[in-house]
Amino acid sequence: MIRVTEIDTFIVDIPTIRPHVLAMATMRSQSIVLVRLRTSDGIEGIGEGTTIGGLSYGDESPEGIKLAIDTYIAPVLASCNVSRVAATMEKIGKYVAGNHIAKCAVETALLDAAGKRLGVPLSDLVGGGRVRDRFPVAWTLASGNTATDIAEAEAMLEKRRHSIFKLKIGKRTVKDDVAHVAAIKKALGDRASVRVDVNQGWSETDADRGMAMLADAGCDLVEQPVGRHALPAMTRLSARHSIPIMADESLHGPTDAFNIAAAAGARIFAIKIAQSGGLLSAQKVGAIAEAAGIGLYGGTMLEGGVGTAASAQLFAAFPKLDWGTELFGPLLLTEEILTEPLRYEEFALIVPEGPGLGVSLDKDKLAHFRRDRTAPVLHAVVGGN
Ligand code: MUC
Ligand code: MG
Repeated sequence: MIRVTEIDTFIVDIPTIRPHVLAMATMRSQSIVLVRLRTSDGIEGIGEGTTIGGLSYGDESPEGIKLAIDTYIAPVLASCNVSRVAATMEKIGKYVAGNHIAKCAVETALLDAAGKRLGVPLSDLVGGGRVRDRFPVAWTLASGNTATDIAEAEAMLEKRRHSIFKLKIGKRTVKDDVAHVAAIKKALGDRASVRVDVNQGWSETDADRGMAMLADAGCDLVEQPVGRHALPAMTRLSARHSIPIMADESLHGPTDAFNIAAAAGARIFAIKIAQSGGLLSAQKVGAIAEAAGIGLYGGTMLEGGVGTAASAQLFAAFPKLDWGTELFGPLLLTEEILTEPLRYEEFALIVPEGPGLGVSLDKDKLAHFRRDRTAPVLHAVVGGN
């Protein structure tokens, strides 16, 4: 029986390299929630649970994620044999409803410890082994200005870092947004794939106009055009337009995946480990997509290095990843919190090879950037269930 004996959950605030303008918030920094835990056999596991824009993107905030872990999840962990990660997460689910991002952080730390214990990378544990060692990574153009976005895209192409660009729209009028996308696609031409993320910003009527014009402008897909719960509208839009819809905010785990697939509400899934409730649930979302003939894209909550490595380990094991990924989170930040940064080369992210996540935290950087400014200490876990 292997127990969690100590845990530390903390928030790290890191500035972004430029303002990142989304329909619901403008990010100037990212608040990363990290979990470090130690197990009774002396292994340290690390995990991350990060959201976007405080409480504006979803139901969990950085502060709420930390509270859910410290107050409700850690006491359950104390009574679990954590070498059995799926059983542990099942037990946590009995005591803690929802809170997918908090659960993802804890599950990631347990899987990291399990991988280190067995001496294998997470891709060998969660998906039955990796099928790729690298994959393409999109960059999000979200400066809020068309000329700046074109210059940024040109620089990324020149550096051979990204040739897929996701444009954040949904804040301005449909006409203005489409003009912005069309100008960028015209400048980049066949050198790049241009996609948009509306982040739920449109009504069905807006989406009908917008999707038709975006298809004409050469845009390759439309992510989450309408509200998270507007599945009937997504079904109607998918049936009316040849440009594919990608589900993001609508997709909070396997049940949503099944319902969207059954309703033909999207042709692509943006799979996120955080929104799904962890790697194990995200893996099931991938299986449902595969069975339903839905294309896969590896999504991000703009996590730092730990969450990005965890996502990479899972995406490396998906049999198909037709739409690539957007695992660029660490590149949007001014500071690196890993001892060895993740490697981005030739338009791709290289999946780490070491045991567990294959990454480790830079303790000096954490001490500097953690919000509570305390020295990092692991706290004893006391049982409650
Ligand atoms: C989202 O909605 O997809 C991913 C990339 C980015 O710039 O924002 C996120 C969130
Ligand atoms: Mg999105």
